[in-house]
Amino acid sequence: MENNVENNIKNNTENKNADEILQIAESIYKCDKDLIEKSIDEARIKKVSDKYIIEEITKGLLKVSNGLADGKLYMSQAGIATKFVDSIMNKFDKKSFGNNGKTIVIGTVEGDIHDIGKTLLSIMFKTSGFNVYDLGTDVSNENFIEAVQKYDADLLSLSALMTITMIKQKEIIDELNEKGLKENLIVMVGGSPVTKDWAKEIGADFYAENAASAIKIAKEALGVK
Ligand code: B12
Repeated sequence: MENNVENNIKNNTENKNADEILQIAESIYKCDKDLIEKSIDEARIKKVSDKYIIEEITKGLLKVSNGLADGKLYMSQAGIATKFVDSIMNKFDKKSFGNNGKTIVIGTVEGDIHDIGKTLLSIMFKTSGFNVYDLGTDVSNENFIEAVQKYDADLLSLSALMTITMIKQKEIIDELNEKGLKENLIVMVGGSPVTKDWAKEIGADFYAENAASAIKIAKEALGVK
């Protein structure tokens, strides 16, 4: 997966001030706030377009996700990179993310304040061209359901990091079913205690172990590139 994405990005970014933009992904993987800021500023000064900067950010975040999965990065490092990238996303022209026409509502369930994995996922959904409504952490079942209706979501992404909060994923799916809202909605669940078996047991459509595979699954499930 990472190789394909990296190859696509490499092809797309060839001859476009490659030195500056290649440093963006590397600085994200190094989880160094100052370096991330400096490499993005330099790329902008050299008039590299937002579109290419975003591709490079996506590539960097993919590396972070895979680095965590391989045990090459510490969570605290990933948290710094993720939060910093999240804080600068509003600097970019939204059009540069692309728009595949599909909408995702994302959040961490009620009682749970863990946000690093959720935010990593949220940024990667955004940079992959989805319309993303990130409700944050400690989100009530009611707020998830309201947001699904309000934004006419195609996919709901529910994060739970504790065994005691996983049950909220089930409650939300049950409520969606009761209200007749589940039929046209894909529900994806994840978080470190969540498993494929749990996803099946509670009637979720998909489970993914990490952000990189979540993006791939979401794209396949919604039929977008
Ligand atoms: C960092 C951390 C904290 C930080 C959170 C900071 C923050 N802003 O997020 C702080 C210190 C605040 C914290 C607090 C607590 N924590 Co804590 N925390 C962690 C820790 C060490 C890392 C979590 C993390 O950020 N991982 C990095 C990210 C990138 O990984 P991730 O979240 O798993 O996400 C990836 C995948 O899971 C997946 N994914 C995530 N969400 C989704 C959603 C979908 C739809 C999909 C497809 C995929 C997906 O993609 C992500 C990226 O690849 C974990 C240990 C662990 N190994 O998970 C404990 C852990 C989750 N915490 C734990 C506990 C108990 C707590 C506290 C109750 C501690 C306390 N006594 O106060 C409080 C809870 C407060 C609350 N109400 O939520 C326990 C939970 C145990 C359990 N199984 O129930 C853990 C497992 C530690 C442990 N071994 O005991 N914690």
